[in-house]
Order: sequence, then structure tokens, then C-alpha cells
Amino acid sequence: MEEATLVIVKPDGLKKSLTGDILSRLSKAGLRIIGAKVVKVSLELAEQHYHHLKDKLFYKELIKYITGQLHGENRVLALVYYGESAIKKVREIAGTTNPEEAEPTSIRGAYGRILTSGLYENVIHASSNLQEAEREIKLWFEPEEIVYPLYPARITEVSSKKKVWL
Ligand code: DAT
Ligand code: MG
Repeated sequence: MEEATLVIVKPDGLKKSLTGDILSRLSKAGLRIIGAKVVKVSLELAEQHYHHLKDKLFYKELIKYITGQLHGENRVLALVYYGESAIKKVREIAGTTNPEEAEPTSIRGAYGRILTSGLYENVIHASSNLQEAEREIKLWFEPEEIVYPLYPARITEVSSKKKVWL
């Protein structure tokens, strides 16, 4: 089945200049990138993204991590990949959650580490199932930022302030 998945190159991936290598590893899956942007992660976005983990002991550190407070780098690269079995293919290339248990040839196995706080610093995020992928893609991307009609969308009138170039 063709499906979409969200990938986030986390702040350590950017800090270590791993973006090029990560994208070329992911390109081996033969998927299509249908959305991509650099995001400064707000506390609100971080908390929504990781809401299912809020009772975990590592949650506070995890929020610091994704908002860049552990790397002095509040930037992540968010991507949407689309294609046959995209979720599974990307998770395989990413490796398992714990970088010490991940295949050494996977992204997390090659570049991840466990911090002294116990947090897994594992370089990339990848959606783990269809439902999670849809929730996450809708959280990180506006419909117009994705070059494919992925999920139903509607036109709405908004009257808000917007920053424009001088
Ligand atoms: P994944 O990112 O593989 O989907 P997850 O959604 O369960 O894993 O957790 C989100 C992130 O939280 C994960 O990438 C790293 C961190 N994490 C998860 N489990 C952890 C644990 N037991 N100890 C430390 N950090 C953990
Ligand atoms: Mg997850």
C-alpha cells in the first residue's frame, strides 16, 4: 500500500551535519519526498508531537532535545516521504529506538548514542504506523506545504496577521 510517513532530522543530526548522509540513506527506499521544511520547534509543537510519552521519566529531556536545548540548535528538518510501505521502509533504514540495539548499519545505529541522562539521542524521528503518520503529518505540515493531496482538506477564510518581506 502506498502511504506517507513523517521523518524529522533532529537537532543532533543538524549539529553533526548528517543531513546529506541521512537523505542519501533514505533515498535507497525508493520513496518520493512530497514535503520538506526546516522548522524551529516550539514548546507547544514538541509537547503535541510527544504527547503520548508525557508520563515517561525521560519526557522532560526529550522535549529539551527536540526543541534544541541540548544542542544549542533549535532547528530540525521535517520531511514527508510517500510510497509503497513507506512507514516500514523508513523505520528499517532509521533503526530501532535504542541506538545501542539498532543495527550498526542503520542511521540510529551509526550515529545515535545514549546520554548520561538516559535519553536516547537517536538522530531521526520516523512515524511508526499509519495513524501516527497521519496525526504527525497534519501536526507538522499545512495542506499546501505538501505537493500531493494526501488527506482531505477544506478552504477556510482566515483574517490573521502575516509576516511578509519588506
Ligand atoms: P521512536 O522514536 O522509535 O518511535 P518512541 O516514539 O517510543 O520511539 O519515543 C520517542 C523518542 O523518545 C525516541 O526516539 C527516543 C526517546 N526514547 C524512547 N524510549 C526511550 C527510553 N526508554 N529511554 C530513553 N529515551 C527514550
Ligand atoms: Mg514514535
